[in-house]
Amino acid sequence: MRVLAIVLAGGEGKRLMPLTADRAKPAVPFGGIYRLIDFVLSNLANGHYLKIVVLTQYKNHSLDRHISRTWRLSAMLGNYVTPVPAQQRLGPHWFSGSADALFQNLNLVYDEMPEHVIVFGADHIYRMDPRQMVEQHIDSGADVTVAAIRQPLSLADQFGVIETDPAGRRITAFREKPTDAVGLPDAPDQVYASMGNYVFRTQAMIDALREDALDPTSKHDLGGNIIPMMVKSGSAEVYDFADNVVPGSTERDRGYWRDVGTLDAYYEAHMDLISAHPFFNLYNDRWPIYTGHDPLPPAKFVHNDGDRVGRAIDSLVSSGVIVSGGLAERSVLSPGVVLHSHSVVEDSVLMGNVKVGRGAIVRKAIIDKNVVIPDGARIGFDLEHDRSRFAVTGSGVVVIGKNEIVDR
Ligand code: ADQ
Repeated sequence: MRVLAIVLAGGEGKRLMPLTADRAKPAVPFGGIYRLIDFVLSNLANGHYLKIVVLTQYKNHSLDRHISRTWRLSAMLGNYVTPVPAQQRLGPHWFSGSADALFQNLNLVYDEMPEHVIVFGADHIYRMDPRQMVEQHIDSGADVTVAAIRQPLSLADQFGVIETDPAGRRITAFREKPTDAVGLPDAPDQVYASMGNYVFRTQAMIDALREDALDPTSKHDLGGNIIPMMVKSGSAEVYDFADNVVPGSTERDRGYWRDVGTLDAYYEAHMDLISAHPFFNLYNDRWPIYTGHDPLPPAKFVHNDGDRVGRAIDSLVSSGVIVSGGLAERSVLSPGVVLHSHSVVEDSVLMGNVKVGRGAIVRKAIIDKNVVIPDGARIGFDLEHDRSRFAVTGSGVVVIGKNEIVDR
């Protein structure tokens, strides 16, 4: 069975600002050494779908670089992960929506002549064996199969909300980000949400995209236009993510899926990584999450001034980190981070090469690459003061953008 995978990686990620100020959302670093896109690409690669087109668009430089440096599959075997930037297409405009992005790249589908096309989003943290979804899709003969997961009713306006027939398989209604959703019959505080992952019968997808392209009122959006159209006219089925079992998963991390579209969700997903029994287990080597590594030296913990030993507790510490007389607790330290003596970093995410000066204290913060926290500085103590110079989220996480200058 010929299957082509297309990853939609053009999202702008406005709600992740300042982390998306100069990079596409799927290129946002995550978990110390990864980028968001590594999760979907690892799922596809582990499922042996090795012909992958990545549609990029907004500020795609670091994303393209990451894909071409990291995701080099064996061309000799006909495998590839190809980033396709929006600018390459004909015509005066960039893509208007995800369906337009697909429509403009149908030539890549014709080249491959697959029987089915996997179309997955690029900005979620999860493990999923896509083969199980494709299998259900083929067995059912559906035109499109949409992966779905239960989510709180309060978040319904962030998702495509699905209604099914009583058997729970055929989709009877699909509404993109409704503000008036009602809960499920068996769980009034939950809805059935689209994960933004689809498997299409190729010809059905082409027909729907062509019809949509002719509609001047359409936003050319998969969730907003294409899926509702296919629900009405053809056979659309749901794939329940709760049925997906990934090799090596445990009771605790089975079914984990996080949309990290907001800074608070992004922060919480990090906190999910660091506990002794994490909700998302990076150490499942039967379903590895792949990424690229610079050749960095091992992490190092040293005394400084002879008075205090560098320590990290309940934390993820990447290669190239030096904890020199500082203390990290419940934090993620990315490659090249340095904690100087008497510094304390708590409940925080530090991206590559962040330096924390002597005696500085950082609490509940996300600090993007290359930021230098001066000696003695306090971050996350006086939120009013922090708000005057940085972004502070609704739940009080201080976010400092890449290369930002921090005063004491
Ligand atoms: P959103 O994530 O809000 O909802 P969208 O902004 O279209 O939808 O992004 C979906 C994916 O497509 C992302 O991976 C994004 O990076 C990418 N993308 C968006 N526009 C693109 C373009 N022009 N070119 C290339 N890639 C593009 C979607 C669904 C909902 C579902 C949620 C789940 O529409 O129904 O519930 O995902 O998070």
